Amino acid sequence: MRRRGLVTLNRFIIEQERNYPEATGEFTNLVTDIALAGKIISYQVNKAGLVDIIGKVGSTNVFGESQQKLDVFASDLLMRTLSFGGNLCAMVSEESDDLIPIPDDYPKGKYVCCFDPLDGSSNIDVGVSIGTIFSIFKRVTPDGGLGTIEDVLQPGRNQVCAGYVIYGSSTMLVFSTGAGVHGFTFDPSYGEFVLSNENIKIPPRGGLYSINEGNMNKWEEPIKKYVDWVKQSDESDGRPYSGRYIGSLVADFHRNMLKGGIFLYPGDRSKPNGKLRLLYEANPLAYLVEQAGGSATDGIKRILDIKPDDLHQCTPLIIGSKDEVEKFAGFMKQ
Ligand code: AFP
Repeated sequence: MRRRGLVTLNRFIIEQERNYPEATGEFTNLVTDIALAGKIISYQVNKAGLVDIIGKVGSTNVFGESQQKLDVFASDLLMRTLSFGGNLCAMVSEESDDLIPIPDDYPKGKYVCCFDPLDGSSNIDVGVSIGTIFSIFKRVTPDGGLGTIEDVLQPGRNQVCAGYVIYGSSTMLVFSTGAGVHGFTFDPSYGEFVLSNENIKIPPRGGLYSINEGNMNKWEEPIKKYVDWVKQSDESDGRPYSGRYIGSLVADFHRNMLKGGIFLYPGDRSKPNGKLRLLYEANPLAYLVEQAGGSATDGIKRILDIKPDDLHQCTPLIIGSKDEVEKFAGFMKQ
């Protein structure tokens, strides 16, 4: 096979777009803008321990959580980077209560983007991996004007692109446009994302389980039984599984996607819909995991089939290797 040499993110997207003669390049610009924001956030995250950038700014987001400086920075940066490219007609950010319009004087594009600018932000000041998650839809309202709520409240199966940037031991951009999941590692020496993980496939089975067991007393019986089951010994299916929980969704998801396993954030008695947000956490990761051969459900229903009715709604999320998610569903049906 002919070697392709060094494949930068831009070259990869341009090669992919060659298969779509109707492509206008708008989409390339959008992913490139997200990658640029990712590079800048990565730079800021890496020096978070060095400068006075971490710490609370005193404001609260829509969930009543206090925001940290780096969240606010990442959210503003994404808004500014994506607003002016002419590719979007509206945005949704975890850090903003309402739909974010494109400023008056700027062209309105045919896409909408929902993002969690810095997921896992309570881990910033302890040096743990965090990430930016994004989801892109084509608008459903007519081209030209501002986007509306209708454009963003689409079921996740309509996504045309989703991905995340993980700020970990290295910075990686992982995304899909519906033709497999591809990972790019940031090389700081020449400032480029370089293709490092082409066509990622999640193993169909895996021996890792990730759940916050501190919530156990609030879980319904099927969840307790499942977590008890993964801990029992059975050589035939590799149990007991190993518990791995970082508390930073992108990091937990990324590890399980590469190694195989299951991540669970179920509903419980105090929060029946769990904690994770459909539009900018569950949907994009569900899109990626399905592209990689895995599954994502709310315990019963496919995440990508949920029709949202609120920008910030939560959903239980069970995501990972196909067989593991199916096994969990079996417990829910009992
Ligand atoms: P923070 O952004 O407040 O750190 O929350 C992170 C998160 O949304 C997600 O990244 C984790 O998977 C999940 O919450 C962890 O929640 P618990 O602390 O309740 O386990």
